[in-house]
Amino acid sequence: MIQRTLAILKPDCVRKNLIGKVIKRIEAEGFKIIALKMVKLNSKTAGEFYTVHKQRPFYYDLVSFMSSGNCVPMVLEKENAIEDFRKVIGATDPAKADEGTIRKMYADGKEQNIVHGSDAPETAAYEISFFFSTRELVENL
Ligand code: IDP
Ligand code: MG
Repeated sequence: MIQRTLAILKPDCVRKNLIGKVIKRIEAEGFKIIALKMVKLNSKTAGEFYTVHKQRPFYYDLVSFMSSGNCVPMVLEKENAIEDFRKVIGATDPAKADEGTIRKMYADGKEQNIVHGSDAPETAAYEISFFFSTRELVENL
């Protein structure tokens, strides 16, 4: 089934000038980028995006990191996109990520891990709508 997932190139990815390399990899893995923009989250919007982690000890730091610079959210489309993209990015902690995954290749740590990927169909739908209006999703214009 053709699926959509939300990817975010996080502020560390943008700061390290890795936007191009990561997008190249995403396209090489067969994902179609159907929407893309650059945004800077503030602590309110970053906090809202990660609200499921509100009770976690790393929440405050995560919100501060995600609002520390520009991000590049994008909508990716592919067969089985959600699960397949999680495989391409690798485990949350790059030290535990498989060889060749984006986080293993580029991330400095468990928090600053280069890229976000939705984890289920419901979260993907919510996260896509968080960043993109229907009119920004190319097919509906
Ligand atoms: P995921 O991005 O692999 O789905 P989640 O558990 O959903 O991982 O956590 C969301 C984000 O919060 C991670 O990508 C990472 O940036 C940050 N994070 C997760 N666990 C930790 C931690 O133990 N310490 C610091 N930051 C963390
Ligand atoms: Mg997650």
